[in-house]
Amino acid sequence: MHKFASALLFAASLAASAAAQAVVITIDGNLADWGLKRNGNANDWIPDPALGLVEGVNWKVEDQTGGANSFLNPGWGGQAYDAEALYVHLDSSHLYIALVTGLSPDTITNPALNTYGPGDFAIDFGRNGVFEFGIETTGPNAGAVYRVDQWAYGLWDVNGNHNPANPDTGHPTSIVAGTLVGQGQLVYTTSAFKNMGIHKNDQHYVIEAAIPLSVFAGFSGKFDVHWTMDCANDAIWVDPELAAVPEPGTLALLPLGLAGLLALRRRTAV
Ligand SMILES: [Ca+2]
Ligand SMILES: [Ca+2]
Ligand SMILES: [Ca+2]
Ligand SMILES: [Ca+2]
Repeated sequence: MHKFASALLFAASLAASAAAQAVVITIDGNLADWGLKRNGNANDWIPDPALGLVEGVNWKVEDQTGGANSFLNPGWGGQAYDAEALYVHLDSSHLYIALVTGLSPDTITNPALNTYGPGDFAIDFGRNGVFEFGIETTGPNAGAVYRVDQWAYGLWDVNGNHNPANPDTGHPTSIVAGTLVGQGQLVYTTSAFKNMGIHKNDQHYVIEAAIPLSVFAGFSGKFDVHWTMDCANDAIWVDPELAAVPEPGTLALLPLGLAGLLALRRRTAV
């Protein structure tokens, strides 16, 4: 075959495979777009390879089962409190999050009744134990992103002992105070589904979110995305990487700088 023709064919096949690999994530609480399934098999939890997610970096499965007295680490609660799987995907514009849990969004937080509702997503850039950003998962502001000044914590200390007076700050639960920095899309499903994974009769809920990367301006590199409930009986996190997001204003200033440069060059050329 002619060299030029084969190069054209090669370019065409590259374009075709790129088109076939483009995965569109829709924030609707259905994780079929992530490649997740409901067939009652262990591999239901494995995301679509086309997303390019790396296990242990972009996704993690910690599916447990059992009744209220089943141990989850560090607390108990069984399926009703199980943080089961977390997936994080990044494209050029958004951070996408998918979480599967046994915890209903309608679960209330009332320590006197030993019931604890869902926490918020907590994001730690630099993985230094300081969770700079939080994403509301419930209530009228679900999907709101905060630069967090104060987190609530769970019932367990760093050694896993029940110690609400000295909780492990490595597992923030809900946003207490902060500054609103942006709004993403977030759906927390309210009707349970079954048949995901080998524990076929267990009930699951989904949190699916898309957050514009612009809210993270000035932050980049490895970061943790973490979620737990208000007791922190079971936490789950992954640690993907974000390429630098331009500071607001940097892009706007760029054309001005170029124009200045061009003006300077024209003057010196004469
Ligand atoms: Ca979806
Ligand atoms: Ca489970
Ligand atoms: Ca779990
Ligand atoms: Ca940090």
